[in-house]
Amino acid sequence: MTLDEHAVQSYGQNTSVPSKTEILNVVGAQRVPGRRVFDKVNPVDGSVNVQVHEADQSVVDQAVSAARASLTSPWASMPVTTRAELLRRIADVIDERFEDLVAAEIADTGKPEKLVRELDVPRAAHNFRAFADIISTAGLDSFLTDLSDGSSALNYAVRKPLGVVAVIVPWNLPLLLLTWKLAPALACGNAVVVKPSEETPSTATLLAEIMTQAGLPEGVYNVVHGFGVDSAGEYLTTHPDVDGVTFTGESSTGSAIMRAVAPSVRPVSFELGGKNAALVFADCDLDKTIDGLTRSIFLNTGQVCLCTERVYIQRPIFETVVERLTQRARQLTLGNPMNPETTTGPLISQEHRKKVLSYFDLARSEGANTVVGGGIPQLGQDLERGAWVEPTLWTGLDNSSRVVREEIFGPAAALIPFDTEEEAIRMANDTKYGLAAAVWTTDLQRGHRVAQQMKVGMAWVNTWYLRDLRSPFGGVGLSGIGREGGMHSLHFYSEPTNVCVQL
Ligand code: NAD
Ligand code: 6OD
Repeated sequence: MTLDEHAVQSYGQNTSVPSKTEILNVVGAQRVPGRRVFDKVNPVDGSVNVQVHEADQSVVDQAVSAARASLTSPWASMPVTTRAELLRRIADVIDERFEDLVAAEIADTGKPEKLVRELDVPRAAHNFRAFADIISTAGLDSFLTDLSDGSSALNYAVRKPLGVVAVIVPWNLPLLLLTWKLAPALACGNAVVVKPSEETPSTATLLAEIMTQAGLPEGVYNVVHGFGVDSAGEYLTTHPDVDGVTFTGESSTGSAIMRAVAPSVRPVSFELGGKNAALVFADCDLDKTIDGLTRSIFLNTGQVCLCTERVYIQRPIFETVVERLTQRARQLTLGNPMNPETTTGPLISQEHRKKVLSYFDLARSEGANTVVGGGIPQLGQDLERGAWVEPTLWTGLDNSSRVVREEIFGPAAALIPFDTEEEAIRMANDTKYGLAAAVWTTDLQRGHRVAQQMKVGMAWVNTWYLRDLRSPFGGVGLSGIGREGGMHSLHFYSEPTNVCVQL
């Protein structure tokens, strides 16, 4: 059976419940089995409908070779305008295969259908269109150097691809985060070997068909499935013929990958974990703030790296915010992703649920008052084996608590009062992470003042997760190294060669 037939069988437009299928590695035009297979468990109900072929060392070698071989004509000699057109064509095919991608994303993650339709899939197409525009208009430095003898020299830079890029991505926004890296990597003329998360193998595999349909030359896009240590992830990061690694995932994994690539000194781009704060001032627009906080704490069941896990609230409105957020948490509807009423899906896996539930227990032992949630919801027999947890809020904790210091990556936040602006800034910055922050205030001077003092890569004022893809995305401290987005992505995915001509 070909991958196309598998895809139709699993993700065809009219199939709401995928039948059991196999997912293979993609090496050039070939679909390659591994020596072992692993189950992909559906987090909604614990069912196993998919088996994935794990790439062993030889499959990773083949994928890297296929990528290397593709870095010749026609890919290498393709003019930038043609490459940009190809990116737009990929976006068009994503639109054409919209329903298949929606079904695949839901099958892997159990996210509410509405969220996948509004965020994950449209954003995948948008990533390609945005980087088609960016690469079409991106210039490079050129300048004249005056020399002491009265003559001059012309300096100009030419942009070249890095080469073979390993793209290693997590499970929380699988398609969105893959295409966020893939679009600029292809825009710059690289070939890629993608390692999706073991939890979410489907959309990366489906994208291979989309790439072929759009006319991407063979071997430019390859996919290897598997895990990290002693598996596809490690084989890829230690591979001598990989020229750069772009990674999104946990900070500790970033650190392991950094060690793996260190001996051969290759560039890395790391988008890592966070423990993001919201600062809510008494002068905020309360309705807008409650809407924003509800979204920033609970979107995608709290499994977005930018999600708020610490909410600092100015004392005069503390009780009101706690009460209104609690109400909103109670109104979230957990359940079948295909139900239009569903706002909140399961966590990605039982293993992740174990971790999140351990923080629910830890919060209790650290003296928290659980104002809402704190346990496993009763959703009926069909969903009993799914990875569900209740949306949860705590009061009574402060920055000394582990629950307030460590990334949970679930639908949970600690609500903490403050008195002065200085105190709020100090508490928000009291963390080893530094990804994102959100400031809620109607005093715009305060908004700018506080946002600029946040030790993060991205600070929002009166909004959250509003993205212009030209803006720098990334974090400081444990939250990452480097920035992607707009020209920042082009800087990572290409190498300039400066040419100096004595005139
Ligand atoms: P993870 O680090 O466990 O895994 C991410 C990817 O790395 C997976 O594909 C995994 O198989 C692979 N991997 C694991 N160990 C590896 C190794 N030693 N070598 C090579 N590859 C390896 O992360 P996750 O659990 O999939 O995702 C959740 C984490 O990702 C959270 O910490 C979250 O904050 C972070 N995240 C950050 C951003 C960001 O933009 N900063 C975005 C999304 C998620
Ligand atoms: O929207 C994006 O570009 C992006 N990188 C989002 C990351 C979300 C983390 O989970």
